[in-house]
Amino acid sequence: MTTISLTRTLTASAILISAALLPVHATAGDALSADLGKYPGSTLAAPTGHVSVKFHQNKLSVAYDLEKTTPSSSGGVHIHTGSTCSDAEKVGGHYWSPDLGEDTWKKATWNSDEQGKAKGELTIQTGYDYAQNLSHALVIHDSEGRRIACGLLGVAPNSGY
Ligand SMILES: [Cu+2]
Repeated sequence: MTTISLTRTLTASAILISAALLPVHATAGDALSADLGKYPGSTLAAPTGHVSVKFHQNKLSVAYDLEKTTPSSSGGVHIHTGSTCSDAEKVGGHYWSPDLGEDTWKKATWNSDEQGKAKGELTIQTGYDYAQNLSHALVIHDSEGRRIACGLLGVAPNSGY
């Protein structure tokens, strides 16, 4: 009897510990956001600002709000496979599921006005949800495809952008 109840107690504890180690439980509409800094090792001028990502079922709404970009320009805004903005070797390529058949990030771009401000939103499907995107690197490219800014996706401070 004692052995059985001890086993049960241990099993229950193990389940509680496992639950505590899982990523934060997420529901539809949760948002992640990244504050941008310079891309690691880059000497190019970097935009400032932030990018927020909201999740609706299988779609991502990516809202960018950038300053100090090249005026009247455009470039890529992507979530990358890496989870660092301090080691260029580990930022990796675009983060999307091969099940989709094509890299949907190729069409994800920001556009700036004459003052170098870029604000807009795009919708994309990548095959990955809120929890899978948490802590990933958000990368801003310039019009030539060079990586100029980076920020890690964390839990958005507010439920909105
Ligand atoms: Cu990219």
